[in-house]
Amino acid sequence: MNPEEVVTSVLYLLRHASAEEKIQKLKCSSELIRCYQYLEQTSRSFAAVIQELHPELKDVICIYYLVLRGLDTVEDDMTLEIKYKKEVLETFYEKLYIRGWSFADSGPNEEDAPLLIEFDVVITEFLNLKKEYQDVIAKITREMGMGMSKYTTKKVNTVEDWNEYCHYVAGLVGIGLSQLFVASGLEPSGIEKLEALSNSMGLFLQKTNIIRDVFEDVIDDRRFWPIEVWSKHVNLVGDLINDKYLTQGVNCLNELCLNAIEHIPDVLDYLSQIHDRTIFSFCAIPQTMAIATITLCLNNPKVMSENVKIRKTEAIRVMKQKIAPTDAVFLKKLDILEKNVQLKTGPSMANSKYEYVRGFETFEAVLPMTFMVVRLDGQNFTKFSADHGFEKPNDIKALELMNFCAQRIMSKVSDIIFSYGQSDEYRYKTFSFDL
Ligand code: D61
Ligand code: MG
Repeated sequence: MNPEEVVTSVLYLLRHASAEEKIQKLKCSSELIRCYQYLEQTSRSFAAVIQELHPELKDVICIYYLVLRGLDTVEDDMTLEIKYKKEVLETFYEKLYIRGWSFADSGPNEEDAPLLIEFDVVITEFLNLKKEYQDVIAKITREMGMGMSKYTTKKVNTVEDWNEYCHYVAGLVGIGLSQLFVASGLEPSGIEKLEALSNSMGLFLQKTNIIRDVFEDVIDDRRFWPIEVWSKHVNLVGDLINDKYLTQGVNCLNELCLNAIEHIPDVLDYLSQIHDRTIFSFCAIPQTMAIATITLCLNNPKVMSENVKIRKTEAIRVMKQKIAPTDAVFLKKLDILEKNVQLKTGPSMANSKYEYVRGFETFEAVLPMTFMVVRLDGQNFTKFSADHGFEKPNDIKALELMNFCAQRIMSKVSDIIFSYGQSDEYRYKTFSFDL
């Protein structure tokens, strides 16, 4: 871990009371405290961002998460008899209105089985929510249950199937969230109608997970990579994690990464429409993690032989983003401490002819979540095209050359997280991780 990451982790831990401390401080029913304990237990990535949400939405989203996590625990359970599983998935939304209902038939390896065994506490808190929130959660649960039931017997063959499966298990989550944001009054009406953008928010997260988890999933006989894609590269799905077919596996990996990356423009579009700061962080942080994860997976042979994950410190750095700009004092302290660490680690240049370079060390702060776009425009492209006999309007040689140049630039400038070409120019997006 480099010094900056040490600082980041320590300050993050200082700033963030342990989950248990936070939960105990909650002045609310024992059932709701139980729900927040289950949120911490069942979600590595969403628990922290949900608890930073505006008070009007925090409990609603916590219950929304637990209801769908309960449903997913039935879906992921490979020990349940198919007919029974389909029935439980398709009628799960009805159980939300049956006080005291719980589910004790989970298989022995289901990590989240305790949530279903004590699901009655989730139902109690669900029924405490305003009706408009209940209606959204119940409708999404019904549609997701139907979709999950369909894919218990249907394979993910085509890329369309992949999009449809990810819609059922993640796109619907985004569509429901947009409706809850508007129902809370924290977001103006409009975002709930942009279902395609909300859907892309879910698809990018789910596809990134499915791509990252291929090694574990193939080992556990779970099949989420579309057959239509991997069968172009290898004959058997097991070959994907077989060293002998590593090149083919990585080519398939890259094809799916590029497919997932196509959702990012929608994600940016969606984020640019969010007004409430807590909702913005809640939406943007998981997406930022996913961008960091897909960047890590792209062209990375390790994905085919182990479960790659972005470093915890990287994750904390992203989380740090949510420090409100008003916390300038805190930021100032953070800044100074960071500079001190740099100074301690870098040779001191004070009172030397290099004193002036310190001017370049000053930390240029940009607003959190700022995307910088660098546009590289082709110069004398017409002459260049003529010299190389490029066909108009698109010549594959020219496009491949531009892609090749872009890959070289991205391999050199690691701050660039995303780039795309259009006509004779390329745009490179960098992202302000640090303030
Ligand atoms: C803005 C902010 C958060 C968003 C969003 C927009 C749009 C979609 C999502 C979150 C959902 C992203 C899902 C990605 C992680 N994949 C899973 O959890 C898979 O299960 C999917 C079915 C259950 C969904 C539960 C869920 C997840 C996140 C939420 C939420 C509900 C409600 C509110 C906020 C976030 C995966 O499960 C892995 C596991 O079992 O641990 C699977 O089984 O494929
Ligand atoms: Mg699942």
